[in-house]
Amino acid sequence: MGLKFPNDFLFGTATAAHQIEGDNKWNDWWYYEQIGKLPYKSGKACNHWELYREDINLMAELGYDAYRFSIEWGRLFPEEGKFNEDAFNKYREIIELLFERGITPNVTLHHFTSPLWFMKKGGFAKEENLKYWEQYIDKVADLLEGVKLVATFNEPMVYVMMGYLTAYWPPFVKNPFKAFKVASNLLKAHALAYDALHGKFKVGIVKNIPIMLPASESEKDKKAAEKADFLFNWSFLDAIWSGTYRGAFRSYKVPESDADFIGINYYTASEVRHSWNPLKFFFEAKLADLSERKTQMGWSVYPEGIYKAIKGVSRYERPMYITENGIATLDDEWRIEFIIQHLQYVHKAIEDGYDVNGYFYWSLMDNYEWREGFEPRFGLIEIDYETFERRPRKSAYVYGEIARTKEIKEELIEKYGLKSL
Ligand code: GBH
Repeated sequence: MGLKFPNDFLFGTATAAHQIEGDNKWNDWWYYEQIGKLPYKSGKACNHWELYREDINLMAELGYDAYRFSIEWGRLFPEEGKFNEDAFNKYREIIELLFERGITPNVTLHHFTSPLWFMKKGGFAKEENLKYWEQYIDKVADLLEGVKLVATFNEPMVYVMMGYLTAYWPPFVKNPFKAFKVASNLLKAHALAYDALHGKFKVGIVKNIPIMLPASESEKDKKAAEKADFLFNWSFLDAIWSGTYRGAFRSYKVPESDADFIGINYYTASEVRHSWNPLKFFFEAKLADLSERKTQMGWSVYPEGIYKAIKGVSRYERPMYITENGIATLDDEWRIEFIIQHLQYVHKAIEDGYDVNGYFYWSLMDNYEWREGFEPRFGLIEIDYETFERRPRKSAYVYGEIARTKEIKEELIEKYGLKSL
């Protein structure tokens, strides 16, 4: 038998501004790309800032219901106090086009990049800088007229970890004390945005949920995995409702707030073992080795993890969306298999009563993958970076049929699916 999804379940795709737009010159990433602190330059990326009409047409023709994308704060405010009307109008046009084509927008306000001028003032490490975030939110309220789903931050803990702990991403700070401070300020920023936008919009947050598996059966490793799970996956979300953010060294008071939905980004699992290093919070996490084949990112494929992520997030009793799930591979048959197997688990979660309302494949098209550049191919649509030609892969059509019929046909499950869950 095939698998039928609810009629109002959204099948969409996801992107982020800096990864697709091109010439995103006003943010911190662009700056570090130019001075050679990052290995790749985003450059024209997918040239979406010029080809957005074509991209929205493609989504519509392929039959996708929804589209998650992000607004580039630095486009709207290229300099402190300077507002760019043209960028505002362009984003508005994108939103109108989506409405015309019957595609539900799901808009993220911060997807890793910030205006360079804001970062020069200390970014989210300084609480007094939240007044600039509030100015941005104020404009966003007009810009997003008619949109239902708005997420404040994409993967706040990834932002904190990569930017302030491992120093692998801008602003390349390695300071655990600052890291937790930034996390607490992101919670304050979320609360400010929630107060300003709730009512007019459903205001949510997007959280990456890697599954934390203990490296062994030992008590020490189990404890370590629990700690990693708490620090990375739950401490931030807990604080939204409790008003207390429990960092590794101390707690921070933050406003008690809410989220109207929680977006789950799920890719893979981590293997966690105990460590004696206090600077690593007494644990070490690395990518789990769960499948023989690894994706272009070096990640294992672990479909069951999406069910575990949903189950974990369900504790907050809010509507959930899978806001990202995808695979970087040149083997498009593998991509189809990946989608079907993860959707089998999403379907099971719905059957088991979890409130999952949509699935957004990462990504609509190949794009700039941060430190990894243009090599990883996450797209349903292939991008030719010489000509910017868009070529839908077979997976784009297979996913389109699932979106249009709200069903995964028996034949597809037989060919690509897991035999038992
Ligand atoms: C998401 O992050 C992002 O939201 C999206 O922009 C991105 O394109 C997509 O996933 C695919 O990667 O040195 O091992 O720490 C997912 C979480 C966390 C995965 C940071 C990559 C860096 C490599 N990401 N991680 S590592």
